[in-house]
Amino acid sequence: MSYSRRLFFALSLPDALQQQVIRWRAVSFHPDDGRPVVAANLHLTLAFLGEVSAQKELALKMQAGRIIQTGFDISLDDLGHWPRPGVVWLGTKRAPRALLQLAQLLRSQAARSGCYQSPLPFHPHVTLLRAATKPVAIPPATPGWLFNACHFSLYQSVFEHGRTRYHELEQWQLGQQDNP
Ligand code: 2AM
Repeated sequence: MSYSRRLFFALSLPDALQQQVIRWRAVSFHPDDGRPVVAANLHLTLAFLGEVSAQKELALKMQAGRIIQTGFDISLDDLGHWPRPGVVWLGTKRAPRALLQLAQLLRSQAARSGCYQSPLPFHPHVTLLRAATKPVAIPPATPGWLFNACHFSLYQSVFEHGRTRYHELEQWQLGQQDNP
């Protein structure tokens, strides 16, 4: 086992929500605003790991499997534009504590395994458009989608035939939410 792969932990968006988001995006942005992320690639990154050796990948999977964390609901009610990385994103105005805890845990496990972690604060988001370096008219509101995170996954990012694809390598269930 001597290969290395480009990996990240993320929450996937349910298929139905992916379709709702791309339909809304098509009518909410101008084609020149940026390059739309394909529906299947819409996700919320929890921890980016970079190029990871097979040995390190195994250790990270074992650590991820030991995480005990309940599931949570995320309201996708925020939108923004970061001109420097050229990203238009969908986010949340109130990140649930469980989401922040999960990301924090995965990031500290990654850092302890030697994966560089950005010092920038975690800002949970789903990238909608890339290469969005010019000013973008951001719609005043989103439809306010709510999605339930009941698992998180390890993904491999593969660049082939001129496009990036994300392959889910493993998935871990989050615990049942308490009834409100
Ligand atoms: P982004 O969507 O905001 O660009 C896979 O590349 C995922 O990991 C992307 O969603 C990307 O976030 C995130 N990511 C975080 N840091 C990254 C980095 N240094 N290089 C590439 N992707 C990174």
